[in-house]
Amino acid sequence: MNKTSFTCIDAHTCGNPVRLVVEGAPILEGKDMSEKRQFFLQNYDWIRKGLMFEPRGHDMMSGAMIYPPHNPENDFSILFIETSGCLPMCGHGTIGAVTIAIEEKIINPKKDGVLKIETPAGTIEINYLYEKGKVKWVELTNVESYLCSEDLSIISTELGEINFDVAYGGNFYAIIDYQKNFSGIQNYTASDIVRYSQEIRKKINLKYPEKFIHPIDSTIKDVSHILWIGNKIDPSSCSRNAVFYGDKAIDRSPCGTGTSARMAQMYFKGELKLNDEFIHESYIGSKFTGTIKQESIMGSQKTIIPKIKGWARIYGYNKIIIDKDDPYAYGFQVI
Ligand code: PYC
Repeated sequence: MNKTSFTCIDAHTCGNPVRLVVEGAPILEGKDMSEKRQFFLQNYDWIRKGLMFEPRGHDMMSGAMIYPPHNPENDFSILFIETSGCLPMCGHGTIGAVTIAIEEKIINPKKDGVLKIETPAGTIEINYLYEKGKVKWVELTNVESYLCSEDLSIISTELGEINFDVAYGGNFYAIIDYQKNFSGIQNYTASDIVRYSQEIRKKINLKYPEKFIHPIDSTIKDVSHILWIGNKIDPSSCSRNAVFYGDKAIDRSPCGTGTSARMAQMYFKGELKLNDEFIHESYIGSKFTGTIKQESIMGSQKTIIPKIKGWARIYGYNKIIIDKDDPYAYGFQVI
């Protein structure tokens, strides 16, 4: 058989795409989603490339596959697929996948309005509101998040010296605040931010090798995302960001793991308190509401447990074929 087909439901979370594969996901080996993520990358990465890259996807494309839980108390497990690989955790992907799974009756929650989901980065809890056939909002209680390093620096060819902190919110983020050589995202184009980020991320991981490693799961490491700060559009918001990920993407949503990392950074710097409402705007002005539920500890690392609330909308049903005879069966990127 040269052709493999995948039934997908396409949605967006606050503007960023989520392609949920509802038929055609491969069987994965492993005792949990972290091991299954590695198994998928070693054996089935062609599926991710075929579904995420052009011509079937694009630079921002992001998706997920749902699997049975390993612990019967949980509702399901999830694998995130992106242009950049398989993220350990994806907030906008979770909000989109939950919205699709509930509205399209793909899963049967153990308790209405509540879900427990196993992700490669750990188990997360969900609350959602379902009314008249629509999921109005999804709130996820994310994995433990923390501030890893403060006041690091790198030289950007175009901007000069750039200072940043690194925080973890399900992925490792370099967070770039206003400073002498960076005056906020409102003063740059999206392509400027992409271009600066491509160089800066590479330089950060070269300058600080083995510095950003998850204390419990060493497969989660290195700075994968850059979160740039800027002026809010709506005065009632708290902050706005541009999150760079993959090779050429700026998140159109406020970024769930990015908002978690940013709240961890602010909390441990004394700029945010437990239960404060943190309204985070995306590059396009869509919003997530974040709160810090509690402080916690992971090994010797002080952490917070963040909550992120947002919404998603379904926009299409998509039967996608990957035909081995197609010269672009496994996609391509234009970088
Ligand atoms: O929402 O966590 C997120 C995310 C990661 C990359 C793009 N969105």
